[in-house]
Amino acid sequence: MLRTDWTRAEIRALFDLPFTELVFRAAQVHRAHQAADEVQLCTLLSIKTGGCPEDCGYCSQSAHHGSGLKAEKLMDVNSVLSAAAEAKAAGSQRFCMGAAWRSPKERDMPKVVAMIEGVKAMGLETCMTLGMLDEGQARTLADAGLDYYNHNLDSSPEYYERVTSTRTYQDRLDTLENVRNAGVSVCCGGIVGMGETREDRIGFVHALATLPRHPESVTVNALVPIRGTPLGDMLADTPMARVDDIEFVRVVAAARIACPMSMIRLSAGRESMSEAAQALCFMAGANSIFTGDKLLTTGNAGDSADAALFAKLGLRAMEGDEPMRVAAE
Ligand code: SAM
Ligand code: DTB
Ligand code: SF4
Repeated sequence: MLRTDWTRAEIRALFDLPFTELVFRAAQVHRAHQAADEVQLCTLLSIKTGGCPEDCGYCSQSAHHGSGLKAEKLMDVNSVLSAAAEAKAAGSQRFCMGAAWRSPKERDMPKVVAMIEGVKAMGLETCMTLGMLDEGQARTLADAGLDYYNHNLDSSPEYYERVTSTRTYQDRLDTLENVRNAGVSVCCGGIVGMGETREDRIGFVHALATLPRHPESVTVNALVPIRGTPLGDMLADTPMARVDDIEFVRVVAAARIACPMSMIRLSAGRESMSEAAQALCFMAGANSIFTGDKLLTTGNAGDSADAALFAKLGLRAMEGDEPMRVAAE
C-alpha cells in the first residue's frame, strides 16, 4: 500500500502546489492514516558528547570545528538510567540516546547494550544514534532489544557532499540497510536551512520516500546555527539564507504526503519557531516532538512551553505504538 516508487517530479509537484492546497492535502493524508490530535513525545540525551572525528558542517560536536564545546567521555550506565527515569516521569514515550561517534567501538558495546536493556526495562521505547553500524553491530543492538535507530540522510544526495566530507550518502544508506535487516525500526530525516536549494529539499524528501521501506520516524530539523561551525557561521553572517517558516512547513507537508504512515518529528530548531509556525507544522502532518529543555548540545522549547502549546492547540500526548510498527505486527 505504501508507495516507494515516488518520482522526483511528483515530489516537485507537491512543493509547487499553492501553500494552502499543499497543507490541506497533507492534513487529509494525515487524518486518513493517523490520529491527528496525537503527538508523540520523545526525549534526547547525549551519552557521549563532542570530539567527533566526522566533519558535518552544522555540528557543534565535530572535532574539526571550533564550536568551543568540551568533549566528554561515554556516560556511565546509572547516570543514563536516571535521566531516562526523569524523562518517563515527564511523560515521554521514547528515550533517544546520541553519541558523537563515527561508529561505535567494540569496547563501548557492553555499556551501550546495558543502557538499552536498562531503559527498556523502565517501560520506555529505546532509540540510539551512534553513527555508522556494520551488520554485526546492528545485530548486537537488536539483540539487546533496541526499538529504533536514528541515522539521517540530512539532505539530497547532491547537497550531502557539501555538508560532510568524511563519509558518503552511500555510507548512510548502507547503515540504514544494516539497521533494517537486523529488524530495528528506522528513524531517518534531515536538516532544512543549510543553504540548500528547493531542489535539494525535493531530493531529500524523495530519498526518504524511495527507501526500500519508509522510515517509521522521519525527523525534520531546522538548522540551529552554531558559531564556529561552517554552516552556523554562514547562517549567522547571512541571515537572508534562513529558510522561512512557509518553506519549512512545505517540507513537512511533502514528507507527510509521501510517507503517510510514518511519524514526522519536528526536531531541532523548534525553540526559535513561533507557536503559529509550529501549529502549521502540526496541521501539515507533523506528529512528534522532542520534549525537555535540551536536545543534544543545544536548547529546546521545554516542558512548560510545550504543555501550554498543546493546551492551546488541543493536542495530546500519543500513547500507542507508531502506526508502521502496529501494521507490521
Ligand atoms: N553522530 C551521529 C550521527 O551523526 O549519525 C548521531 C548524532 S547527530 C548530532 C544526529 C543528527 O542531528 C544529525 O544527523 C543532524 O541531522 C542533527 N543535527 C546535528 N546538529 C544540528 C544542528 N546544529 N541543527 C540541526 N540539526 C542538527
Ligand atoms: C535528529 O534528527 N535530531 C536530533 C536527533 N535526530 C538525534 C538531534 C538534534 C541535534 C540538534 C543540535 C544539538 O543539540 O547539538
Ligand atoms: Fe559527529 Fe554526528 Fe555531529 Fe556528524 S552529526 S559531527 S557524525 S556527532
